[in-house]
Amino acid sequence: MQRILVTGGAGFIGSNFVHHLVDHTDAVVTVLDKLTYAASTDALEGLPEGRVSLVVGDVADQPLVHELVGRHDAVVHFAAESHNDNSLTEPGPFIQTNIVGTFCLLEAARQHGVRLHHVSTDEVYGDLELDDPQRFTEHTPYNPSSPYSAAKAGSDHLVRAWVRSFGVTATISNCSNNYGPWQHVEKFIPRQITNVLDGDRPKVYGTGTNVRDWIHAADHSAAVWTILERGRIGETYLIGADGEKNNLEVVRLILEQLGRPADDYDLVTDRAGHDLRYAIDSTKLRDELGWTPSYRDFEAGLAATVEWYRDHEAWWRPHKAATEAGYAAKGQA
Ligand code: NAD
Ligand code: TDX
Repeated sequence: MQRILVTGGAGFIGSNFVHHLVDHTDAVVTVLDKLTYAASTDALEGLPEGRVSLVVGDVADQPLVHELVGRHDAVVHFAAESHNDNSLTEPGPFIQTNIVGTFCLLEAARQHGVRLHHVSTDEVYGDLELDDPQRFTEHTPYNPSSPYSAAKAGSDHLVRAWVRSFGVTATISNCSNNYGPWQHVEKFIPRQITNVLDGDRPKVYGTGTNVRDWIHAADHSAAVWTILERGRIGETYLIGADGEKNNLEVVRLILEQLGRPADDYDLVTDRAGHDLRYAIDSTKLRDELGWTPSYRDFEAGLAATVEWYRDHEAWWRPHKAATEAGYAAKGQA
């Protein structure tokens, strides 16, 4: 039996990972989550009380983090400010949570000799040209574009330094764009699904040719568990499921799945500094640790996600109007 501390475990991917631990391991889980606007305790409802408990708190609260890390065998660090658009309007919380929060966890892991897995993003590598035959690998140089991705890049560098200088037993993963249940309506896929469900039109930035490499959150969770169990200390593993699609392709699929014409969308003001293309080569994770994605059919995974949002209006409805008002203020609605 392992005691695992999951930071950000009430968020989109963190909560998926907590379910993965309950369903596939005998771990006892503590979630440390500040319960920001992005959190959802609903996503943790129904989990066995003896297996999962929630501590409401900040990863940048050093005394709290020390106390918690000291009574766990491993930490899986998901907590972050995660939305690029928010980082362009108010970068401060991204520096505080993503960099200072990771520093606090590293210091605690160092003091207590506790294993840490740091969850990061492919955005730390910047972007690729549309016709570049290469994809991101563990050797791609860091080149982040936004305050969000720069803060995540900073956190990755801290983890590497604490491994090398202090012998902290950490691993890092950099994953591509996730989709699935419980993703906040600020993000691309949930925003467009809920717009269409509301009888509104999807809002596509710029020309819609930007490419993202989609992976189901459940496959991300399985990969993180694989790395925590069998990853080599000090190593970085890229997580991806060969799911490259441009934004117009995704929007047309959503429109089609909800019975609307494929051209029923609006092109709106582009994101400042908008990364063109992300693409992951996950050969190392697959060859070394034997992980493979289960969700190989993006259209089917998207259709299930569309159905999930149709069935969970009570969950997303309270966030929709304020999220759209924020986009309207930036000319993106
Ligand atoms: P999310 O925004 O849905 O959830 C983040 C969670 O962290 C929320 O529950 C929030 O309350 C919590 N949190 C925020 N600040 C905190 C703080 N200071 N202390 C404690 N808890 C705090 O994010 P997500 O999409 O689930 O992303 C989770 C992690 O995965 C992040 O580290 C992100 O960088 C990484 N990631 C996300 C994606 C993606 O496509 N969403 C892809 C690759 C990597
Ligand atoms: O309304 C929109 N219209 C639109 O065209 C929104 C919200 C987004 N977009 C575009 C921007 C991107 O090209 O869709 C694409 C995906 O946008 P986001 O959902 O905001 O994701 P992205 O910026 O790619 O970052 C995501 O993947 C990497 C997560 O939010 C990050 O946390 C993760 O690190």
